[in-house]
Amino acid sequence: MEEKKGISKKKEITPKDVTICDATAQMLEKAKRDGVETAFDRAASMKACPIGADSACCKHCGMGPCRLNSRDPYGKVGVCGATIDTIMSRNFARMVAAGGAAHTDHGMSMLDLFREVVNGNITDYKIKDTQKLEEVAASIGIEVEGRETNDIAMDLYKELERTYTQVEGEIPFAKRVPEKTLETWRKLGIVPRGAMREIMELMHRSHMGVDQHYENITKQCSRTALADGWGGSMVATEISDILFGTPSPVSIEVNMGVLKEDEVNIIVHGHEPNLFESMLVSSKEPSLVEAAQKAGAKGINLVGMCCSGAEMLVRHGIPHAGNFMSTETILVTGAVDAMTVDVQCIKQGLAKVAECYSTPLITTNPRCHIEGAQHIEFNEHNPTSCTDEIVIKAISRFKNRTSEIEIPRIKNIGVHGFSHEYINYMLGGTFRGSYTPLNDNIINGRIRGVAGVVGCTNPRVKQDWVHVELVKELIKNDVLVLQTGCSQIALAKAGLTTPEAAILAGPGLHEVCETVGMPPVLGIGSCVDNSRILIAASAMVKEGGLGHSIADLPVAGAAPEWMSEKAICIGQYFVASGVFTVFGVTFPIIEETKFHKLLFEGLEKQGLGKWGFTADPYEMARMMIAHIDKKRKELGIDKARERVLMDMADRREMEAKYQQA
Ligand code: NFS
Ligand code: SF4
Repeated sequence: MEEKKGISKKKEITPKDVTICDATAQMLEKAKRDGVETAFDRAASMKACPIGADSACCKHCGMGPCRLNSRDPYGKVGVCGATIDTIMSRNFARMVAAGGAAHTDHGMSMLDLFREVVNGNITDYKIKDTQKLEEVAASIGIEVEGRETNDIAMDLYKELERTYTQVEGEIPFAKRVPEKTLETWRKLGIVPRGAMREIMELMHRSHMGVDQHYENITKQCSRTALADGWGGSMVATEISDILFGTPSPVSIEVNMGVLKEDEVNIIVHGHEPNLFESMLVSSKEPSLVEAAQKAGAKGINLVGMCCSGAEMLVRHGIPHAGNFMSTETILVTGAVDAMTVDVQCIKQGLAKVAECYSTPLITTNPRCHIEGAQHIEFNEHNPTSCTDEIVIKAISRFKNRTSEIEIPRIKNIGVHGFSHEYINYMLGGTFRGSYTPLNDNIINGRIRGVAGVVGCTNPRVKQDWVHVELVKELIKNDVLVLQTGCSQIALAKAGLTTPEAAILAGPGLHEVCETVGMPPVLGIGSCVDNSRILIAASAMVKEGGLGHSIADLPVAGAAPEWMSEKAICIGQYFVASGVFTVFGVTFPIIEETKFHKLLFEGLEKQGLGKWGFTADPYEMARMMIAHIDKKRKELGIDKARERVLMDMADRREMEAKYQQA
């Protein structure tokens, strides 16, 4: 057996203990045999730093780095005198700034593309959804009646540019925020001006010797995060819909079994839909298909992963091979002929695993090069020159395949692609498309509330397990679940995104799902599409009967296996929008400190939402449901719920029925 590649002194992992994804577990067994290391191995060998985990250290200047004591947080201060609350809130602020920057920079790329398309400088993409264009334009006060598409588009571009560059005033999509929520923001001074300004100010304020009051720092955290949720991310979603089409439900295949041994397999992983759209064009290009056939392949098999995959899955029904913790393991199949990436959530570890299986790992974005990967720059003015070359490289790897191939024979199906426009249409029907039926079903208690379950997977917890257990608990209790990103892939692999899964829901939700023919778990897109949840929540408020602000709604959010700074920023914008948001794995804070009390209690008293934390999915469900029930009570609709109570025997019978089905 050859020498293990990678780090020394390791702890052996047991695949079944680190993931509930059978395909990933199977590949971890193969990785062991092949002597290949993944993030699962590294997580087992790398003990998380306990001081960092509590956010009790600061390295913002050369007088430090300073370490405080988590067990006695007020016993010590940094060399400059910074207290534990200052240190933790500044660290938190930098996570919000980085996460917000990632989403807003992605959104700005989409807007750059849109501008060039509208100007006629880019011809490979077009405005695909003019109805969406008009709706978005009208929603921020642009006149659309009787006007040319291009004129509306130009005005929309100019307006949306303000999301990033405006130095004074309110970002354009503030117009979509329910009035009472917006009023609260105005009172607190947290309505975002422009994302660049907010991120810059947050970086400034978290510098050594500037803002040293955790309450004031937290305000700018909210303002910056809102510039992401209602700004950068929302622009990314809306522009992507306008250019590439608004999602509607489509039956999809997920899991590693979507790879095909006799085809050229190409994986696209990252975040920006334009690369993937052009990969789709290149993979269908007749001369390239012919070249693949000449090389002995039956065809070219394009597959998505992570959020890139989620974008394409909901728009084109392109198969999805897995979420964040499966990106290394899928290379272990030996069947991947090229993996192409753009930005975000791309582990550097991929380079080494790809090398072990002679799979070309190709970076395409000027923002993201990886040592050991090949870089073929993607340029929207001539996109297929890059994507054609990627296909050619993949064909050549197919021809010269040397690695032993083992593809897990596991494929699941699901129905995904529920944009908020579609939810509206689905529940209301063609002639009365509206949120009335959703609100009615919440008021009458069939649907207890709505939960957004989103975010990453993380090797510090058993992959997919927390997502799946949490969502099962929620739907059992009649909570409708909306999902994005890697989380929806976890549920799709568990078979819960099919209409048949309604049998696992409580009787009220089951009835609604059956009537409408929808799954109890609705996959709505990638991580930037969390903005769709904000819009759906606003629509629920505007529909009436469920209070006057987002904070009044019986809703809750969760990122049960989060890992990225983007997730922290998303959490903060949900909280600032009025949503109770629970995170799992770990939370960078010391409990019972002033900063902790502010995030976990104080913000709610200001009329916003609040944070929650637990690593346990059942406790997480309990917390979310308790919050939903509290909101129902405040709205005076708690009585309506009593009729849908079930006992354990009913549930067991339901589960059994589902297993047989
Ligand atoms: Ni969002 Fe996490 Fe990454 Fe997408 Fe997946 S890991 S915060 S879900 S791919 S961004
Ligand atoms: Fe230490 Fe203060 Fe410098 Fe942070 S800013 S490293 S707490 S001296």
